[in-house]
Amino acid sequence: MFSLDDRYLEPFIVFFESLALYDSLPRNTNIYILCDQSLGRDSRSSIKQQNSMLNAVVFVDMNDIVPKRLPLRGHDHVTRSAFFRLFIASALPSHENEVVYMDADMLALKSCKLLFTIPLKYMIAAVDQLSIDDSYRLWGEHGGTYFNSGLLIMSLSKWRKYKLENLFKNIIANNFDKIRWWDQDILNIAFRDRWQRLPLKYNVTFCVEKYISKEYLDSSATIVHYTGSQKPWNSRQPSSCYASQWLIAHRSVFGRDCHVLAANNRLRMFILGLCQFLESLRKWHR
Ligand SMILES: [Mn+2]
Repeated sequence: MFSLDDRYLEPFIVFFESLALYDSLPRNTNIYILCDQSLGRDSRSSIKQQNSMLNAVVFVDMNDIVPKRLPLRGHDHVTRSAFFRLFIASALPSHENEVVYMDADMLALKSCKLLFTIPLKYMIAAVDQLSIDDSYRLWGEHGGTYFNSGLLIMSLSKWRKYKLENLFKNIIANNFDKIRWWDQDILNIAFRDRWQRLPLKYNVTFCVEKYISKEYLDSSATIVHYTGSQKPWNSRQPSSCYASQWLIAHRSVFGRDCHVLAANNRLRMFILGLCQFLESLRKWHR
């Protein structure tokens, strides 16, 4: 399950090809893309043609399902499509009881197939954002948990049973000015401390990079998530230290460099590649 508009077409294709490369999706998984008119016809047909697994992709129009008034501000780098995930339960056919949702600004570095076998004990499973700022902002001095909403496993049957979409709408209405990180704040408020923890390796954001050793991440990071406004495809100073992996993946999918890859970045990638090579020699020598 993905959510998409035209701006994210290339990042989505790079991410999907990385999932396919590492055989991440179990056979016969139904693939849905939540969208509205901001995902144009050309984008839809290039997605279908991109990979045989996407031939049967279902585009789900969210226009009438998502409320008109959403806590978005003019300078925000996300659009309405960020909120689509909140309304998956009524958007998908009722026989779909469980779903793995992934943002488009991600990259698989290994297979994440095991994600699809994790038994769900709560209504939602996610990865901790490791953000004390956000937990303080939402929960005050007693603290509380805060997860990232870029990768979620959801029990749609329970979401329907407990009519969570009404809860989300109430949270939007009652906390309109308090909501800062869009759908993510809404989900954190809704599932306060009652969510299932997934291993950090499935959603490595730059916040996770800050606290977890590089050595651990280099060996186990499975899905990198390019959060924040500085992405590898739009910034010369992306927030993630795994930005060069995305640029390399982009080149192998499209056969050309991403337009943002300026000379200084090429030099950086060359040096990074050299460092990785020297590091592997060093390990081999031991
Ligand atoms: Mn994201």
